[in-house]
Amino acid sequence: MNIDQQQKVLVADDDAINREVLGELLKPDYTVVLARNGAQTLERAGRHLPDLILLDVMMPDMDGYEVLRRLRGDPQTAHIAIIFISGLDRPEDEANGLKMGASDYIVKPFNQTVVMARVALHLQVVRQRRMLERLANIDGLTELANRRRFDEVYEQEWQRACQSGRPLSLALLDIDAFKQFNDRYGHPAGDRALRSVARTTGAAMHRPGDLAARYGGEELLLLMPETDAQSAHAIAEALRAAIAGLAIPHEASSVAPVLTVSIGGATFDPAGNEQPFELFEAADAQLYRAKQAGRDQVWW
Ligand code: GH3
Ligand code: MG
Ligand code: MG
Ligand code: MG
Repeated sequence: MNIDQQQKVLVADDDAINREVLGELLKPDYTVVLARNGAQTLERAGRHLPDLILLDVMMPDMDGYEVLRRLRGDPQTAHIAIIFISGLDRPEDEANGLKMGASDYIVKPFNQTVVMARVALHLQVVRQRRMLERLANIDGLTELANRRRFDEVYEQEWQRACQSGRPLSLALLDIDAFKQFNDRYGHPAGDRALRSVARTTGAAMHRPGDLAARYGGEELLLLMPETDAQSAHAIAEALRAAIAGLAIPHEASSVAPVLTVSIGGATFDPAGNEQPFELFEAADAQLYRAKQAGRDQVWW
C-alpha cells in the first residue's frame, strides 16, 4: 500500500519490549509511531494525529485512562480510536476501559494474531466513519462543502462574530448563462466546468476559517470570517477574474466568449442586530444586481 494511504498507529507502552514487539508486528501494514509514557503519547498524538492508539493502561507518569481523558478533551485528538492494552485483567478493568470510550480492551500477555485482527477491525471502523462524515458533509460533484456543512459552519461563525465583534463576510456566486453552456456543450461538459469553477473557488478560500460550499445547482457560497467588506470584495473580485482567466470557452454566452460568474456579497456588522438570514438576503440581492448590471461582475 502507498505510504500516504497507510493508516497510522501509535503504540504507547512504558515497557520497551512491548513497544518493540507491537511496533514490529504492525510495521508491515501501518505507519507506526512509538511513545514511552503518557506525556509522550499526548505529544505524539497531537503531532502525528494517528488513526488509532494502542494504549497501555499502567504507565509511571500518567495512566492510560488519564491519557484517554485528555485526548478526548482536545478537539484535534478527540476522535482517535483507542485500544487499551493492559495487564489489568479483571472484568471490571475491561468494562471500565470500554465505558471510558475505548474501542476495545486487550489483556496482556497478548496474542499477536488477535492484536493484529483487532487493530485491523477498528481501523476499518475508522475508515467507514470518515467515509460517512465525508458523504454527510461534502458535495459529490464539486467536492466542496455541501449545504448541510455550510449551514453548520455559518451558524458557528455567526456566533463567533457576535462574540468577537469582528465582521463576517458572505458571498453568493452564480455561473453566468450556464443553461446555454449546457445546451451548447452538453451536461457532462457543464459538470466539468462547474468542477473547475469550484476548484478555483476552493483555492481562493484558503485562509483558516474560510469556507467554500455548493449552495445548489451552479451556485456557490463563500464564507469569510473576520473579513471586512473591502477585503472580502477584493477577494471576490480576484476570484471572478481568476474564473474568467480559466478561459473555458462559452460561445453561446452573450457576456463573453468564456465562462464567467457573477458574485454578490455582504458583510455582517456585529454592532447592528441583524439575523443570519438577513446577511444571506443581502448577498442574494447584490447577486441579483450583478446579474442585472450585465454579469461577470462583483457587487458588494
Ligand atoms: P444566469 O446568468 O442568469 O445565471 O443564467 P443561467 O442560465 O446560469 O441561470 P439559471 O439559474 O436559469 O440556470 C442555471 C442552470 O444551471 C440550469 C441547470 O441546467 C444548470 N445546472 C445546475 N446545476 C448543474 C449541474 O450540477 N451540472 C450541470 N451541468 N448543470 C447544472
Ligand atoms: Mg505499562
Ligand atoms: Mg443559478
Ligand atoms: Mg446562473
